[in-house]
Amino acid sequence: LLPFDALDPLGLEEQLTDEERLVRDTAEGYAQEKLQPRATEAFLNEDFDREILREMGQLGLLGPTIPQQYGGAGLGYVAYGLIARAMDRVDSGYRSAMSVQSSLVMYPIFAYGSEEQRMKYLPGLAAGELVGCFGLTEPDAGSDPGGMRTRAEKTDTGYKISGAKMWITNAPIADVFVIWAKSDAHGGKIRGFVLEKGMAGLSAPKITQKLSMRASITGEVVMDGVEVGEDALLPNVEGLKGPFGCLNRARYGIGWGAMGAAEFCYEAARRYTLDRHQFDRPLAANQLVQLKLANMVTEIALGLQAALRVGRRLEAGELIPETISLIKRNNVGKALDIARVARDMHGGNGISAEYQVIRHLLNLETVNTYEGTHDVHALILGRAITGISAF
Ligand code: TGC
Ligand code: FAD
Repeated sequence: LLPFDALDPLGLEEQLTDEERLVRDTAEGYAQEKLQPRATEAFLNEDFDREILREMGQLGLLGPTIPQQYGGAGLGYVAYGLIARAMDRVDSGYRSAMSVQSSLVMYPIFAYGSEEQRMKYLPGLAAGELVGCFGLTEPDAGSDPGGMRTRAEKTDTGYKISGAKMWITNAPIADVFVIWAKSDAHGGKIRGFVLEKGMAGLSAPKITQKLSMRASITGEVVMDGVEVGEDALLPNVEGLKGPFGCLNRARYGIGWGAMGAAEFCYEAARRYTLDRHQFDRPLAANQLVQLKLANMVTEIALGLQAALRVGRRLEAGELIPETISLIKRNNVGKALDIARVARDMHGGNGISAEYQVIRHLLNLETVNTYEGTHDVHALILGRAITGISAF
């Protein structure tokens, strides 16, 4: 008989390659040494330190799946997932900054951009010298992005873009804006455009008073007749499959990331209930407490195996979007449950920023909503199961 490993019961460790372990160690080392000490203050002060993206860039943690010739690390999807998990273990806001830059900005420029666009933007984004954001959601079009109002009107030299995007991660500090708009010149189809900070008519005011994801910066993007050249159009994709192609990658990373946040909460609850005594014995000596820990470790172990499976399939070129919905929805939902129970197990201390579990709980409320809400992913699965669209 072999002993049970309470931190890795199904042996994720031995399913990783040497290279993946190295990437994991780099990401976890950076996250614990450099991000963990600033996370609580950043959350309390609603402050994202822009230098973080440079630090991540220097370690090769941005756009890790992008080929090296464009500044990426040319790694596989499991390595990318492990990076997301390390960031979320500290604060989901840090993973947000990383995953937007990697999957929602670098990926579309790489996959849908011209060679000139790739060379112009990708090395700077990979280094964290440039910050990117991704504008799909609008004030009146969230779960239904096909209902967007942002328009690109043809001009003699390019396009004039008008509209507003809402809830855009990194927008107030962004240099590069990947914006999705309905283009008159393409029969009203959705097209991607790359806008740059400083363009006339473009602004990105910060959204304040968030009670979740406070260590991540979020803004609106206002486009008041922004004139761009023909070279701003992403030439190689048309329709909603453009943004969804990016979302597949980011949602997959969230499947891993949510488990990182859940692991933090589980480990904190385990330590706390072993250390704290009530009724003359550790809290962990109670059946109810052990049941909660058993539920947590089970969901985390299963969630990590599911994320690994989807990652291996992606690496084999097998992209089944509904399986990404499955892990995004389930892993985030389970992480949210785990964070709530961990908060409860800390008693009064659980509401203190010092113990960190409530920060994860509050962040996970956003993670449950963005990149497709929990229920929207149920409907994506429901459509695949029944053949009937219930949207
Ligand atoms: P539907 O008819 O299903 O599809 C339209 C076209 O898109 C194609 N498609 C996909 N392609 C690639 N991957 C996928 N996962 C795809 N899903 C759909 C589809 O084949 C079709 O192509 P074509 O060629 O036939 O036109 O579109 P619908 O309008 O019925 O969509 C329904 C629904 C609900 C699935 C979709 O709209 C949806 O997923 N809504 C959720 C919106 C969302 O996820 N927004 C995320 C915004 S970005 C964000 O939150 C970033 S947070 C970042 C951070 O801080 O970490
Ligand atoms: P709605 O679509 O209005 O949904 C409200 C509720 O109705 C939800 O519970 C939903 O599940 C439910 N609902 C909707 N339709 C149906 C239906 N057909 N059947 C049953 N229930 C339904 N977007 C970007 O483009 N880029 C970003 O970088 C970005 N970053 C974000 C950062 C943060 C902090 C947040 C909070 C959001 C971010 N978003 C971003 C936006 C995010 O993707 C949207 O909030 C999300 O897609 C949901 O859209 P909505 O807020 O308009 O909610």
